[in-house]
Amino acid sequence: MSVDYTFPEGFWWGSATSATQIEGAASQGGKGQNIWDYWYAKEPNRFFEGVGPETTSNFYYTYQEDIKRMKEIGHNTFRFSISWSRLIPGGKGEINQEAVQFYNRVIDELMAHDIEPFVNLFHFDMPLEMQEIGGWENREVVDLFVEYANTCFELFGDRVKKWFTFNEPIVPVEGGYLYDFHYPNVVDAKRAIQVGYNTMIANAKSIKAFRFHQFDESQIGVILNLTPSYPRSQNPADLKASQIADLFFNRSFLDPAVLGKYPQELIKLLEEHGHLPQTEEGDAVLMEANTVDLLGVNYYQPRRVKAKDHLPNPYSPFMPDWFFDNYEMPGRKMNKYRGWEIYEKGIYDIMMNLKENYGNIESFVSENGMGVQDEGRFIQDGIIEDDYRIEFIKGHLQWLHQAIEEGCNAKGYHLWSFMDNWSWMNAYKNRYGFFSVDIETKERKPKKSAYFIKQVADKNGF
Ligand code: BGP
Repeated sequence: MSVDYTFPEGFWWGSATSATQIEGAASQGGKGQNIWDYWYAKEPNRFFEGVGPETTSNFYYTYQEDIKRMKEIGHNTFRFSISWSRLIPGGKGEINQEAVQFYNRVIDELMAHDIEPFVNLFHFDMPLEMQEIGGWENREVVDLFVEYANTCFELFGDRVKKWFTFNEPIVPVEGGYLYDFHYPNVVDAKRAIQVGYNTMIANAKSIKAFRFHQFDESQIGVILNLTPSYPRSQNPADLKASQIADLFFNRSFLDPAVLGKYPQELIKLLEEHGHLPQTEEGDAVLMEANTVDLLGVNYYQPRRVKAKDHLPNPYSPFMPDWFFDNYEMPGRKMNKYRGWEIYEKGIYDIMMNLKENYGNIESFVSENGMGVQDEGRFIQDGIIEDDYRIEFIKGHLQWLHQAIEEGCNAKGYHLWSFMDNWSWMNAYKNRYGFFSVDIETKERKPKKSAYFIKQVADKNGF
């Protein structure tokens, strides 16, 4: 294979996962309940084929073999998350020593294989007791999260050099407080805005706690799902709609995380509609002083936006959707197995935006991937021939390479995901892994893309 796209030396090749989605052992090893365990017990029918978070690939028991597989496909980095409810059942109080041992073993095993652990502290998995006292709406929960984060820094900070406070902090806002696809299934923009705001306070306070340790060569970041917002046309109404979507869905997290402050346009808009969140004295200074070192970018698909055809009814409850409509661009390329648009250049646009407007912050693609339903139909001679995924990865890597050529500060690429995993409500509907997983037997098998990524990692390009 001749190499046309070579990446900078030391490029991070790996994949991403999260505790709830891979660990299994949801009620074992002393773990407390989180909102997923609770919600599943309450409403199992909301989950695809009624499969809940107890049914995963069981990484809790198989991490050794899985890490060996990571090595075999050339990973030099791997992202996983620590489960708050496993480490500190109930969210506060005693540390669960079984969990400490488990995460220690995972970290040590990764390092023994020269795979750098990238550790994320929160991936949608609020401990139930914390949700019961208001979750992110309650500033007490913010402070308890910071205590949990600090416990992680103390326990694992001697070895973990890449930390992340949150994965996609906007998703619990959208899912839990706007569009009813996460517990607690609230639909209320005012509360949603408070949740988003408090999450960013938790981010800043955790960064502050992290800095206090003065670890050598360690970095802390946040992982954001950035969805570039493209207007239907260049007419002013479409442009404005697209800018507002960008404010709500990207800049409301990107700006405070990287620049340490909210965009003025967003503040103004929320103020006009009486939707500013409650703040406390010192918040602005805290945010400004505690920005991220590193940004994880999750990119799946862009947002296509048009002006609203009709003005919203002013008596309907305030929602981001008041200001724009999503738009299905004719002729757009689709992942027909998942129903999401594929637009590879989006990754370039994101990176160039970071370069031009966010001080060229150090970043990496922390998730990108192609979900496929019924992937078993692509098996030939016992292996899933996922050429579509290989094409998908290549297409995105080409644009990432282009952005790097033009000076953006991107350091790596992680696929979602290492192996097929359980997903929020969708359970095992969409498969994403380099390895397939048989849900019954837990058997893993490399897909064709696993061999592909090994070659890419070995040659540092393709
Ligand atoms: C991202 C999340 C992941 C994962 C992925 C795929 O937003 O960070 O946790 O679930 O989406 O989503 P789905 O399984 O719904 O296709």
